[in-house]
Amino acid sequence: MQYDLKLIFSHFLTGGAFLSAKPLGKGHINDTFLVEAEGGHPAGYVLQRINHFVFRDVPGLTENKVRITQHLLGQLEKEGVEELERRVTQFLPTHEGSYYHRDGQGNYWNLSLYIPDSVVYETVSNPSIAFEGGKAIGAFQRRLSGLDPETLHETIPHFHDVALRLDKFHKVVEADPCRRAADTPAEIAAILAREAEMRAFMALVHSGAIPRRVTHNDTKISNVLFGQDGHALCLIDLDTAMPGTVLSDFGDAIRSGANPGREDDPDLGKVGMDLGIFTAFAEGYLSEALAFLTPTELDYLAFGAKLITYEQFLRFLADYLEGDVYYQKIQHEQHNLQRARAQLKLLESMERQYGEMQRVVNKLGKL
Ligand code: GN1
Ligand code: MG
Repeated sequence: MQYDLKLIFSHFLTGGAFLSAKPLGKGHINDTFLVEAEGGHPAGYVLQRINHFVFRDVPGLTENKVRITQHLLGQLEKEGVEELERRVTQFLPTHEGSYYHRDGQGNYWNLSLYIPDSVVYETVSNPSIAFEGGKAIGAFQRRLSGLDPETLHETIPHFHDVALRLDKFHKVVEADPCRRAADTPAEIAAILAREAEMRAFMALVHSGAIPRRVTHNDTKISNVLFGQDGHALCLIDLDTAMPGTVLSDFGDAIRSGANPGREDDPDLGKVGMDLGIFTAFAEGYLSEALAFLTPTELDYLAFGAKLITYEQFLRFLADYLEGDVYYQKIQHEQHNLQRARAQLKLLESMERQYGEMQRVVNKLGKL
């Protein structure tokens, strides 16, 4: 799809004249561009089309982002943190004072300042990067603990509700609209074999035993921005920042960062969880989060990694069976199945190491 990025950019209050735009990042859902503008912010701007088929309430999503980043800014100022412009995303309003623009085709756009000299990691092999990533996620949650989660919009209702996702999965398998279920008996069986365990955990969440907090909900490690010196700067991609559990934030960073293989790696021999990276990440995370976690959250922290990997396996498999209706950015017909298989392999690796993972968290929790 071609967009008139120059025209869209001109609706925002930037003080710069559009020069060029190029695609940025590897997001599965939105379309993101780095815009350079003459006389504007020297590092450029991040212009993002929010997929409004996935995010049904873009005004609500944008309001969340603005409230969350302003709250973070206030906390960072109180803590006396330096280089504030590198430590939190800054969104810009349009000339009409709204933080989103709706174009002539009905697409919604956000604009923020690009943070220069920053790097992202798709996967982590260096424990100090893992520690920093964990610390950044813990600090994000800590700094937002004063914001009432119930005042935020649910940008995707029931996003991490695995029980609801399982209900839907059963319907998709039953209907089998693309006649693909016959190709995936082992994967479907792997979902069913763990269903009771995952539903039991969701019952805890629904009972309130695991508290709802303001969480990021998409903490893949590539959503942590690092400086060139290896220190984490901030979390980006705030579309799903809303009420959630800390376990999915902890778990998703492990799912993405502690696996030396890719999320969709066709070479399953490369896929698995590195316990050393898990440990360093947990150390960093708990250096911030231990002070506010409840004993129940701590007990289930390692489970969070299995949970979110199972959820991702379920989501990719369900979408493959349904005909790639959600994850539409695929490179070939079996891409979502390939993603699902890599997630299953990762989950099995976590299951084998689960005793160790729990020991690591227990030990850190007692410090
Ligand atoms: C999607 O769009 P992106 O890449 O930031 C998805 C996440 C998944 C992730 C898997 C709104 O994130 O939940 O964990 O893909 N985002 C949404 O890579 O569904
Ligand atoms: Mg995202």
